[in-house]
Amino acid sequence: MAFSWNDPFLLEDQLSDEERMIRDAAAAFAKSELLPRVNEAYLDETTDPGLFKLMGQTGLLGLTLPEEFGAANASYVAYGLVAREIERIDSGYRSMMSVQSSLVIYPIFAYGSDEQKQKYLPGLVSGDLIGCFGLTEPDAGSDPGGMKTRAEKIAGGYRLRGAKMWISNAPIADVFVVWAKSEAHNNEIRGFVLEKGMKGLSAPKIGGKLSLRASITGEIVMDGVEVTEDAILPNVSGLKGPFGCLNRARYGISWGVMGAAEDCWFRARQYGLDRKQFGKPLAGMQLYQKKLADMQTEIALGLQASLRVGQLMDSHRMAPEMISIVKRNNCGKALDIARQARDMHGGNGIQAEYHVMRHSQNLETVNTYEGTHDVHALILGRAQTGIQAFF
Ligand code: TGC
Ligand code: FAD
Repeated sequence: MAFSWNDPFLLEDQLSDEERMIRDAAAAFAKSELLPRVNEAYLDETTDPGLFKLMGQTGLLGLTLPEEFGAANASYVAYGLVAREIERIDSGYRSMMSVQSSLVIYPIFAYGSDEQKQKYLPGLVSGDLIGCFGLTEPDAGSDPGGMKTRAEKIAGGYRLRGAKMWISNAPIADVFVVWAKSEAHNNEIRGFVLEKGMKGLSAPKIGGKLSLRASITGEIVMDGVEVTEDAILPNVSGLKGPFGCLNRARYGISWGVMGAAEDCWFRARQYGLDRKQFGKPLAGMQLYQKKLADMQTEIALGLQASLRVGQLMDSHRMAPEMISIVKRNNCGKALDIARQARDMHGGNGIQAEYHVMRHSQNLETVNTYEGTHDVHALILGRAQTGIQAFF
């Protein structure tokens, strides 16, 4: 059996025909629509809202939902493969896709009323509507239970006050899934669906990011936003609501970052084959080859682990701690790989046209959002000792 250097454990063989087909569609989309625009978008810090429609037309949004909402009813393995192909181009593009799919479409599907599903899901799946997910606040990041946003009961509905921080897609969003402590429900955390244009709702852009520049990020300011009773997500209460969505997004990230890491690895390998120093290709130097071997090893192991977790999700045997392992490990490893690839490109490595430094800068964010590297360590520490060390 010949060794396949870029697919050491024959991941390809472990996928179904449908999964390979969806993956190929995502790869073609990423190459034709995302790659040509990524450097300009990143350098100019601009996000093209039209990308959501293009993703929707390619069938990449809400992939795992049933067909009645215009979705593909695909597996979680397929969802991971799509994340990997999109993040191969840029983590910011994967962020746009995974917020829409896992953090907006999923909660409306899993926790929403029939009316909410009919009203929002077709437009979100097609990309005609753009969604965002507001959990984090200026004073509540790793500890979302400390949120200050409140929903006060008023006749026929609720009045929301508070501010969310670091919210992907917010400045261009039509649909806002926000989490607030509801006074009418013993201050339990509840989800609300808000819409652009509501009185008192604004979403200013956060500028000046040095990471994830192709994905727009903003605040959500709720200055007494009044909604009717039908805006509350009726079927979940407590932190398990937002965490149920985060499980899916974190799982997708574990695949996505391996796509970014693969792009860095392939580029570093090719650069080393092309560039000569001391009379021979850099790829012929022992230190260079060790770095390539480390990249290959970590990526092969990371992909196998994500595949396994995806298969367990598809057979309804997922525990959230499994996702903490792959989110934490794969983000940390991808960040190391991107930094190494930047180094292996020498001076050229800082240039946009070589792509590796953009990946490395992006992965700083991905290592932080959806539970930081250390927060996932604490989740895993608690799971094996029974002692929580968060405070
Ligand atoms: P804890 O006591 O652990 O749990 C409270 C309730 O939640 C339940 N729960 C889960 N349910 C489902 N899945 C999970 N993963 C769950 N984790 C916890 C738990 O069973 C309990 O339920 P109940 O019924 O008993 O009340 O809560 P804690 O306050 O001690 O939490 C600690 C900690 C650190 C684990 C948690 O707060 C945490 O994970 N912090 C990280 C915050 C985070 O990930 N924020 C993400 C914001 S969104 C984002 O970053 C999007 S970026 C997207 C992009 O652009 O791609
Ligand atoms: P903090 O919680 O203040 O953490 C700071 C440091 O302290 C970290 O190193 C952390 O590991 C460490 N730390 C925290 N608690 C502990 C502890 N108990 N023990 C030891 N160390 C600890 N949020 C959303 O809701 N929706 C979004 O769409 C979204 N998109 C984002 C997009 C971007 C570009 C960024 C940067 C963030 C986004 N976030 C979003 C927010 C993200 O989830 C938070 O930044 C993340 O959860 C960390 O929270 P924090 O920034 O407040 O850091």
